[in-house]
Amino acid sequence: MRLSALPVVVAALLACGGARTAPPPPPPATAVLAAPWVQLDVEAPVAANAPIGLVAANDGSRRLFVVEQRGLVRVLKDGKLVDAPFLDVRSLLGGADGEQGLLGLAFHPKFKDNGRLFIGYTDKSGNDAYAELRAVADRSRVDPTSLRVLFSIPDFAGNHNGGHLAFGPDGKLWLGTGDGGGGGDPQRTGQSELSLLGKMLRVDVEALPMAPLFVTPERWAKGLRNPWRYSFDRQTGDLWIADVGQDKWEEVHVVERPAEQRGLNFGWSVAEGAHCFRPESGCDTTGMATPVFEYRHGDDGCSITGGFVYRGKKFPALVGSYVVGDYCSGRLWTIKREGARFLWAKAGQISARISSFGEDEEGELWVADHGGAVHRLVAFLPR
Ligand SMILES: [Ca+2]
Repeated sequence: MRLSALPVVVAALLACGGARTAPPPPPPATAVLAAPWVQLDVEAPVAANAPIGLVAANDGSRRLFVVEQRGLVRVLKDGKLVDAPFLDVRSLLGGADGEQGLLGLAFHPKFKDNGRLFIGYTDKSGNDAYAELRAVADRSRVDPTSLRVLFSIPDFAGNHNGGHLAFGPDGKLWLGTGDGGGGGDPQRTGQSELSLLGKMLRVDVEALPMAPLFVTPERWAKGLRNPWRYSFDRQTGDLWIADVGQDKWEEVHVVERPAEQRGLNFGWSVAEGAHCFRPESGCDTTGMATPVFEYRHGDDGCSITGGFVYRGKKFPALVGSYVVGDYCSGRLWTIKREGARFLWAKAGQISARISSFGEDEEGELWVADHGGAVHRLVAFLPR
């Protein structure tokens, strides 16, 4: 999600050494352009205050939880928002605009039994904090006294704060962090082995140290700029990461059997998408993952928002397709696996600042419009 103008990167990069010794450029993104197999649109808008997330608890209640950047989580049930908030963490936040505020929510896979949930947010110091909370016995709201901060990452700029969380097929909590912000990875956190910024982190929430000790997360992968939204395919367990780009390229990575793939490198800030960033040409991307899909800034947009692989029932033509969109343009794409390759196609454009997608208990998809609404996603065959 790109909410404010970012500093222009000063291209004060020196040309690298002789062409004969320069490493080859990164391989291109791998998905193949195809004729659209489905078109997407939205319907049934419900007003919400700067929504940035839509999350199901999968507790059988059929509730969809609307995460509002300014610090409330509200319940959408039967097409209507419940008045009383489910969660109110406004008092924890410093800034709650731009790219700061309440940024992510994940329910424990056994939330119905244990009431545990997890949030990502920027705290009063502007640091990137992750915390656990518990719902009251009937699961109708969160007990505010249950808050426990798991860890917070010192951050040096207002943008690129990650904040998303999701439980993986391994039962662990996966947390995506931004590179800290500014522009162009000024502190080189993306490739740093030490920093927790620019990473995909993992935490075993069944083995947390006793409070009040901070948790030390596992660095699962590096080389991310701002993995604002990512998701696990609920059928295959594949991890789909949409990493927001700098000034030119937005990218999607797919990781099969993610729990077994520890140590991946997604390239930033050596590469932006499948293109050299530092240095501008001849960068060495040896051992780095190649994005499956990318698009260039311009008419297609300027800030990618990752979605989900559709596993619902209402739209058979969409089953197995990953849906992804752009915050700036409202454009939507679909990507699907066909044999050994991936296909991609444009799948429509909506009047929304797409800040997030959501997957409800039935596997149907939703769209959050940061401008102030949440919508159902609908699909139909191309005319
Ligand atoms: Ca930041």
